[in-house]
Amino acid sequence: MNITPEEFKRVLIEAKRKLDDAARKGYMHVGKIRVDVHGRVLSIHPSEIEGTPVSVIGDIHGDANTLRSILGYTMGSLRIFVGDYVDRGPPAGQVYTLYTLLKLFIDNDTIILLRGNHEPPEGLEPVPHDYPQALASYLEQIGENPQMAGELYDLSFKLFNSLPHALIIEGKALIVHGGIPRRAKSNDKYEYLGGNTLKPPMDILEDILWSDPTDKTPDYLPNPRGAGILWGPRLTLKAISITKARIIIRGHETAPLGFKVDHNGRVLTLFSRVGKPYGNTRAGFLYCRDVNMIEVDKKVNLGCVYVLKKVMETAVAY
Ligand SMILES: [Mn+2]
Repeated sequence: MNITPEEFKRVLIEAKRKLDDAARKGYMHVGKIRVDVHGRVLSIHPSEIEGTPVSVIGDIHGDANTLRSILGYTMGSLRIFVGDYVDRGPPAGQVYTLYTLLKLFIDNDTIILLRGNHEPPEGLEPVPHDYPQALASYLEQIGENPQMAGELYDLSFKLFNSLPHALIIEGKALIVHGGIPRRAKSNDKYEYLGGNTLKPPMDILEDILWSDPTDKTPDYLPNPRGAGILWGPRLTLKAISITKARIIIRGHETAPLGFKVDHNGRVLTLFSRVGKPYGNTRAGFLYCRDVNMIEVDKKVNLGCVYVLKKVMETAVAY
């Protein structure tokens, strides 16, 4: 089914409005779950999700088939997506992915969409950023005027600025796209993450959207990606102590199995798409029947990690 430019516009505008209203009010509901909103940083009290399964899904990057499979497997759970919805897939896959997820969000599904580095703030665009061109190609494919791509991109760009970039499940997990800030400018967990403001400080936003874990240093090194940092285990412990989370869950990096674990079980990476141009043949995601199962003995519980070996194949617990 084609997504018309009018319908896509409607969903982009509606989703941005819902996010901005939530930031002004300080809370929103996804399904029946109350989410507290501190600028562009979210938090959930665990009592809100008692008895609700929780899933976390990594980068999709326009892989619509895998997205469909994962939406099936995670039905009925609180689904948390860590960003990178567009770029790198076929044009229709990119449009389908962003549209489908935003539509679930505005239709009050139990879904949270975080911001990735491919939903960039101005001046921090990834290279290549093929989404603008993908919009034009998609419009052409469905027989619409490709010149409308400019307007759709402007609306997308505005929406990206309203997406939250971090979620704390209090006492349990910190969920982001890439990583953590290199400096702790405040011991207040929301300020530390660039929260409490509608325009997050660019240095904090860059580190959260772009960084990757490393064992090469306890603290941090420059990131060869050209933005963000490579952060070490000491910074992980700092983030855990400030946010009172026990585990950091993030996407951003490919992994052959669709997931990987760093820093002695304190950092879980999920990459939830397969196929070119990335090398992994498996898509990983997290699905826990209960939020308390995410972590066991200060390590991520691998019993909650599911891997899709092939598109549309049965997911198996790792
Ligand atoms: Mn990324």
